[in-house]
Amino acid sequence: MSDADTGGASDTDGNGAFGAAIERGEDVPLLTGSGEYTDDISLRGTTHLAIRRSDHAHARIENIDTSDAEAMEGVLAVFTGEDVVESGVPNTILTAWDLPGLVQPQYRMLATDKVRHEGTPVAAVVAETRHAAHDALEHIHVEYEELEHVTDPVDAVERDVPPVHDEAEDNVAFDFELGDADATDEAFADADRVASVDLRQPRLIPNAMEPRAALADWEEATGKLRLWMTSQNPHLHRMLLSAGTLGLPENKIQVIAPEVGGGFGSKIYHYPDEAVTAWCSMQLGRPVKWQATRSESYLTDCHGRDHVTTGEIALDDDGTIRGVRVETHAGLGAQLSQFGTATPSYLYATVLSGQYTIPAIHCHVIGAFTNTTPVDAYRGAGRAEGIYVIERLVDVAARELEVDPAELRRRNLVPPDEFPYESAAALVYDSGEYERAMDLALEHVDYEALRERQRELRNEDRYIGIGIGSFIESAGLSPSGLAGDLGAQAGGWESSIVRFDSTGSVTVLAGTADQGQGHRTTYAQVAAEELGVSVDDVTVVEGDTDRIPQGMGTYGSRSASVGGGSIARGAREVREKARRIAAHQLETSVDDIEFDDGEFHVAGAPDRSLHIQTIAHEAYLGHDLPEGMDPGLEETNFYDPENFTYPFGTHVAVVEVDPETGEIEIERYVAVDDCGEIINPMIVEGQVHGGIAQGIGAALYEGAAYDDDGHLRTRRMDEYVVPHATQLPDYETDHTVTPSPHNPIGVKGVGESATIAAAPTIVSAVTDALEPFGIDHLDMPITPESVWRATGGDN
Ligand code: PCD
Repeated sequence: MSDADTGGASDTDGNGAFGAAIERGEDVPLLTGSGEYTDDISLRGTTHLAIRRSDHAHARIENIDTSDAEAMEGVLAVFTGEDVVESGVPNTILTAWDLPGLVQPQYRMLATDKVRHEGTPVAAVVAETRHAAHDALEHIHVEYEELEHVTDPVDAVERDVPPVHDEAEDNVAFDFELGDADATDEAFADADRVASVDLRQPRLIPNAMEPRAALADWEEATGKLRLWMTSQNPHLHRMLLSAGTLGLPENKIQVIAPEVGGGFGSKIYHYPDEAVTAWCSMQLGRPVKWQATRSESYLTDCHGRDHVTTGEIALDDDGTIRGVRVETHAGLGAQLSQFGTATPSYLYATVLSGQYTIPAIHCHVIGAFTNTTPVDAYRGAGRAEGIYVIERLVDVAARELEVDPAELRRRNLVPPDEFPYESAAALVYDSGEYERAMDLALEHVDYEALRERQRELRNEDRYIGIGIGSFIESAGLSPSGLAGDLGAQAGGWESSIVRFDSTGSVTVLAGTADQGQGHRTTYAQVAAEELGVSVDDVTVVEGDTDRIPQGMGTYGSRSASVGGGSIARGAREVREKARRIAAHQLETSVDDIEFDDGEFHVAGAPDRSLHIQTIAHEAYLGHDLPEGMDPGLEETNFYDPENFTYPFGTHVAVVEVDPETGEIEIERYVAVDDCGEIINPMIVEGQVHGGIAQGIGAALYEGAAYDDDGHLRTRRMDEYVVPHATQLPDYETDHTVTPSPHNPIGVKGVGESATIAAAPTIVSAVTDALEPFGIDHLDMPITPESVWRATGGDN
């Protein structure tokens, strides 16, 4: 089974489950169509919800007339924001991250006074069929008084526009600073050279394959709500529904995330829509289902990024970086989403040191309300934006100093003996061998020869570019204490139950929630390794708050390290209990018992042994256990790691740009990633592939745009371009393994790494190709048109 090249990280001899490139157990049901998604589930008497949304960016609601809609055939009820208020539920969508001075305006399930972005929910129709519900939407008559709107985060703060919320007159939700301003000013004053870049990181739309959905079932007799939904974090949703929106006791809410068809950050947020679905079921006493349409998703799934930034870097003539200064306007959209405040603050400013030793860093972020869809996490959330800034700065600095960009990076990398490394941006990096990963990536493309080829081709008016993206990522979002100090309103731990069943199979219940990452396979590998059983003996259960008592969910590339760490710890406890039973039954002391691939045997007497699965049976029989030991063989674990993990790597892209047509062709794409110990190399490679695709999408194709009326212009698949397979190169992947000391299995996250790396790598490559045209920087998405204009094609 094993073609492991990492050997696993268990403290036992192991059975090779950890580190094996085994196929994903979840794929058969997913690929044969038997996977069950929220919309596949039907209960007897299910009704259907459709949501009327505002078509204005900013307007006051004057009147809502629901009578025509109510009279339509099949319509059961039409609710407005006033109805929700009258029902007396708490009716608040909570943000999960507080910041000093944060303005937190009221955020209700259905709007009552004003609509603040196109797509704001204003009324809910419940009907016997989905069609009837959607048909009735047009017959709700809403009168608005239109207000002036603003969609750009800089305009929102600097122009004299009406506030999105009266509570924030200047549209500033928060004003955030990180680092030492004085030390940074000094570094800039003392440095030989300064380079700078102005850049925009456009809004991205997550585009999960499965649009959001919810099915709610309120049972009046027991006062219990069951809610199936597309969730990355069912337990967090349970908590927010309980405390914020519905006011039901947490133990009367069951949130189930069945198969979830991709999240990419967009299914963390506790949106109004799913809450309204639940509330409607409570009003009608019947199951209610809501399934977003694709265009509804474009309009209402959280967007990502939306930064306008000025970055500056100070260096000495020998290329030593002295300081970095960053000023960013971050668009938050019309409301504070769940992680919308954390993303452009702590998840962003803290990674600005990248892979480099930078003595002084200062970052200032203005979080601005705008009349747009709320922004929340999108793959790489915050870290992608921060690494983009530092990598662009290093590239422009290399030009300023006329040094090779690989060489300038090399001169400033944090050396391996400096770990744990405390950056000037307040993080303590766990472990890293940055130069080794960079060298490996450069070797793959034969960097020196490639530079030579670049020079030769330029003589023939051909422009190839070599782009480098070196990154770190803070993955895992823990420990809870640290997260709490920074404003998190939830913990950073994870919880799991590892259970031997009485006939020897193993059930792992995990508080994370897969959306395609492959947890059912990798978690089984972790447990199998620790328990010495086969991967096929392990069944992993996620995504049901009634079966899995506690958990935090899947985001921030935390599941392998925090979830996997919890499972490993629980399994080790289970193993130790089994060891005590083995010692008892083999009539020897616990210290004399050795464990090898599932078998407990007496040291020096390998024939006197008991298999862990036999012991499991004994544990439930309970006939012959050590004095005072309780029966059963399971462990509930809560695991709060010491710190984040810090994956890293270097990606290199080779592109050819045709300045006449603006066409960009990616010739090669090399990704060297280090995510510590690797549970499943095939899954990790898949994560890297998908991540690169999303990074290339951001660099060359994607970007949400609003028109002058504040309407989302990119609201369909033919208007918002996600790259097709034919537009993507073959990826060449490789890795180094630098274990993280921060969790028991030495892993680091990988889910977001490649997205973080790919966008700066591609932009680096395209601007490198265009160096002869004096082009230092082009904003994403770099399209043929923007290249053509920048190279003077339109003159
Ligand atoms: N791993 C291994 N090894 C290592 C690491 C890892 O093996 N060292 C693996 C695991 O186990 C899993 C995966 O891999 O399975 C991943 O992991 P991680 O990194 O830990 O992560 P998670 O937590 O699991 O997940 C999350 C992520 C995120 S974050 C995102 S965006 C995205 C990614 O994930 N999303 C998604 N990826 C993916 N995939 C898919 N398919 N889908 C999806 O949706 Mo955020 O924060 O939310 O923005």
